[in-house]
Amino acid sequence: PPVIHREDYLPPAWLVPQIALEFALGVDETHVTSKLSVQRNPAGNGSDLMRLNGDQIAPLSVRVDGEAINDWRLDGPDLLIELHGQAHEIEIETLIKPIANSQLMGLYASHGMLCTQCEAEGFRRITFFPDRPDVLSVYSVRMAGDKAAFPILLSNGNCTAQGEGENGTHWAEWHDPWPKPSYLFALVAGNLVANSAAYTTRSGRKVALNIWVRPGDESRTQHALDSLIASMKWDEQTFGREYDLDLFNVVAVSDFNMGAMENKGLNIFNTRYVLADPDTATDADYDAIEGVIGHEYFHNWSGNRITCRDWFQLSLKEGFTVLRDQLFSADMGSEPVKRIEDVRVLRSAQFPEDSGPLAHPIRPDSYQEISNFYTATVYNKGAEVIRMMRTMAGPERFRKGTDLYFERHDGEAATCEDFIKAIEEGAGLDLEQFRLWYSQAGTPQVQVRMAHEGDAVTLTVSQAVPSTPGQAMKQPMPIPLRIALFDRDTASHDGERLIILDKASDTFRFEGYAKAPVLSVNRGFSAPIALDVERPVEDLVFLAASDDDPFARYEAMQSLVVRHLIAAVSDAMSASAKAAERNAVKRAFAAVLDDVALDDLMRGELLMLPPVSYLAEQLLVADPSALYEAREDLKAWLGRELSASLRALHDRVSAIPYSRDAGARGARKCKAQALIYIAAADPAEGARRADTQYWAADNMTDRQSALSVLCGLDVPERKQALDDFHKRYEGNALVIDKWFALQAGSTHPLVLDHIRDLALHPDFTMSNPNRVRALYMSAAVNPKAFHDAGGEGYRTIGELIRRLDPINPQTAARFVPALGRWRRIEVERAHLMKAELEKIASLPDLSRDVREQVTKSLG
Ligand code: BAL
Ligand code: ZN
Repeated sequence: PPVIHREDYLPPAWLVPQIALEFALGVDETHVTSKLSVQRNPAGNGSDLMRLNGDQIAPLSVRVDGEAINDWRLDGPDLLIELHGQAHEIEIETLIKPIANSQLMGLYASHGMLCTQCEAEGFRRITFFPDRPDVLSVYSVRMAGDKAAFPILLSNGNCTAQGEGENGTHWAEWHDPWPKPSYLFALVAGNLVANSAAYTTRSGRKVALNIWVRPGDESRTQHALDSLIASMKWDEQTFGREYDLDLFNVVAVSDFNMGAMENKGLNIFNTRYVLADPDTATDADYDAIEGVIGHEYFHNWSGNRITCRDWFQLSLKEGFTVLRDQLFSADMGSEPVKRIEDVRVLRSAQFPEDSGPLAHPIRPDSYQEISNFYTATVYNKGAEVIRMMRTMAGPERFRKGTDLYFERHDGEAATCEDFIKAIEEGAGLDLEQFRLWYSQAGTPQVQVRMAHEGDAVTLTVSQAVPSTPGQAMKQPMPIPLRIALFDRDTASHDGERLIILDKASDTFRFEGYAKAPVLSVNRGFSAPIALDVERPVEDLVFLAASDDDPFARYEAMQSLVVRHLIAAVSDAMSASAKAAERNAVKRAFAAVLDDVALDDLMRGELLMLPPVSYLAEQLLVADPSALYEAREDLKAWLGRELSASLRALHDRVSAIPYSRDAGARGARKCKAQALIYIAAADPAEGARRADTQYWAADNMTDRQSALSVLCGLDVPERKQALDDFHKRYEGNALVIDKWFALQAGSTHPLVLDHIRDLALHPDFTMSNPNRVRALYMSAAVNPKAFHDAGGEGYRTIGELIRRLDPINPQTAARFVPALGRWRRIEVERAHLMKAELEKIASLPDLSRDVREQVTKSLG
């Protein structure tokens, strides 16, 4: 497959200022007529050839200026038309089959409803069009169809007319006044009901808001609607951004590849990020809904009003919008807890990407299939990079930069460089060297050494950016580090400082410290780096108990555990030194359990052990089973040693009634954590408590955390609870997804047998991405199942990729990176993982999506 390079960008030869689309809707067949007003692009190369992209479609007819023409030709999937002069009208008819569209890209059917997904390159599966984000058009849409099958007809913008047709049909016309690229086009037709509200923007525009769902689901939409209103208000207050249409529709669809999609005025969502009530959604589900509703809404400015020039600029809208949704969620809830969650995602999803065969900069240089670049790097590291600009400028100056960006580029298809320039000018920063964060892949490894002499502290800080595919040599990047120097006796410091390391190595000297202080560094995770700080274990215990930066406190806890577990699987440390480190971990955990000043949300975070994937990241070559066993051992040991405190915690928080306030949510988080340790230490006691919690639960958070613990135990209560859960929630797809995920993600000794049986369960289907992910992504991230020594976990994922690729290549490709980690895994398992990749690579008809990921993973 051809490789597309960022450097080869050329402006389009022809523009399409307007498009009128007509749809004769049907689930089996939909007839599409598109009328394009095209104009020669003054900034183009003057070519007479207009390229209209297509994908698995054929033109029924092509007209230019009203005349049918036959001298069009196909170049692969694309349609080429030769045009002379300056402006023309092109009309193209296509016939598409929504019911047969299992890729869920373009126009497809989901439970009798028709809906679209066009980002990145789905519009070309509907009609021929220059399907690239720098071609912006004003869309008019007319659709007609059977009124009983499709009572609700939606598209972007405003509904301008509707009426009845013959034979039980009806029609609607929609017009979106804002020029947009084709990837933001959307259409929905189906039987839907709305939860509606009105919102008045700060300048007085009245906006009708609707959350559309299938009948029966409307009682679970209030949180999404509330989150939407909160997002609209927040973006006005925080970024000065106001909504720009009279209507904002959100539609929930159960078959959806992504989380959600920001189509102008008509966001289409995976049901998972819309539907919630206390009985069926966990606290984490509620938070995710708030975050994704915010994210898609914020795209209206960072993505839609200013879009991307080309797909290499994806992080321009995604990195920035993730940062915006992170700041929003932090403002709605607990800022430190949100920061910890964001860093946890970065470390478990993005760090492994950055250190593996698929590593790429946040602004990639080349791709074969753009769908493969909707990654944690582009999204989450992209957000971290912009967050660093904000840290260096401060929030007020950063806002001046974003104001300038929005003002300068409104209505344009922009580049990351445009964004950097606007922040540079608006915020008054010099980002010359900082641009390296956009072009260099790899997580910088930063070493910090502290020396104390007289009354001076010297920090020697150095950085190394590891080699990544195609980038052997790296240059030093500016790394902003928030630091504090603590007085050990008073547990206080003399103010936080921001130091910027912009060389390979540098020293920073601070005077006025008669005694050696305790160093707190990368506070708030001010830079997305891996840190190596040489310090006594006692300093970490001190920071875990006393740092006034909650993130740094969490970080100290994590460091203590990581240090201990890495030592536990290596021979580098004596048994007595290992025991001393383990005791330090215990003391830190005991302090967290006993700290009455700590809120329970934060306590719950501090009690979480780092995942095996993050532990494995610390080693060049890891034995995942050894890490898994060491982690399980530590869990059980802490459970035994701190048994009284953990039981007291579980008892205390179990008495707090359900509500959605922070105190009650913190209680549920602690309940889940306490139960995990209690069960690890004493399975019988764990089963008893989990069983009681399961049957007494009046909310999904408690029910799920109890069932999760029962799932890992070989006890009779397990099956009873699982059967009950399935029966209780039969027909609720999102909860049945949990039923699959809990079993596939469990630590049960027979987890692989369970996964095999679940794949044959009548509720399992390959055609629904949520269900596929519930079973197989849970398995792929479960070290117990995936890294089984016999290779059964690898075979399970390999076979899934081979079977899913012909159905849904985009979702299939998402499973490749798990196997692609083979070089960092001990040799016997590495062979087995590689063998699965080779087996996939040997298939003749692989999708471009899977082919690219597998080839790179083997290369
Ligand atoms: N633009 C694709 C979905 C999202 O990031 O919002
Ligand atoms: Zn996005």
